[in-house]
Amino acid sequence: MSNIGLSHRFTKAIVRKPSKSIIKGLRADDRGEPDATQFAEDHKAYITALEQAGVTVDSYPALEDFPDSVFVEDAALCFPEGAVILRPGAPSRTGEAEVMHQLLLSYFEDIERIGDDEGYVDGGDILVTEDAVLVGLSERTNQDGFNSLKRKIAKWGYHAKAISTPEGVLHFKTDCGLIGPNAVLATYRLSNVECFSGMKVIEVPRGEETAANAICVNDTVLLSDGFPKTAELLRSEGYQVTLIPTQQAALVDGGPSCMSLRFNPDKV
Ligand code: CIR
Repeated sequence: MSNIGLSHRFTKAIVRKPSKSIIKGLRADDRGEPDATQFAEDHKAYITALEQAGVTVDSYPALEDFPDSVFVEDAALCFPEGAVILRPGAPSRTGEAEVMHQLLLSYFEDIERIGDDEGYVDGGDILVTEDAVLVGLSERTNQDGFNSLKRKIAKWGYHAKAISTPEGVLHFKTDCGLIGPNAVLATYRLSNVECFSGMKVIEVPRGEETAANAICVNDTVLLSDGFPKTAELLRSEGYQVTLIPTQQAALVDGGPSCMSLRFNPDKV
């Protein structure tokens, strides 16, 4: 892996507006329906934060047939050289892959796709670092899916490593997020895992575990608001932090990372 900045230097982001059907979005625990109108407002703030962090955002219309389609990250993985269309592990989300495939044809010449007999992978389980593509095995990502992804990205020189996601955690990145080229924010459940050795690991203060799903876009960390200890900790460590409202997304298990596909088509 030799693409310096691969993990956090981006010029482009793809997002999809939340649908009204988001009220039917999947969730592990029912803490009430998200408010679709408020979600749409929060989504605008998310786009603004991405733009302020230095990316051009392409925003696509909501898809009512796919309640969870605002979470674009789960259907694809983008590199400067090309993209992989993933195979989301929840049956109600499988169809998002085809929609994403059609959309990415206008961005990438080289597109790989995880086939129907090649297992499952959700983008929420993939953390791209400068050295490796870490893939959490979870309820949504299985060994076959990992093997298939690993084979497909090897042609661009990327190395995938499988990690186990803690029990009861939806996605690997539910519990961690990249906050700099060599730094990760992680819950206590993941902070000691070997895959982060050689990286700076900042542990999320207890009680604020949801904050771990942060992203780094160029020089800015996008962090969910409502987690003051984490925000203060990151700022005291010198990170530039932008807080974004994710309370509605959180009701359907979403956070900052899943609402965009971020990449840098200009690097190759
Ligand atoms: C789902 O369960 O698939 C959605 N309700 C939430 C997906 C969140 N995705 C992500 O963190 N990458």
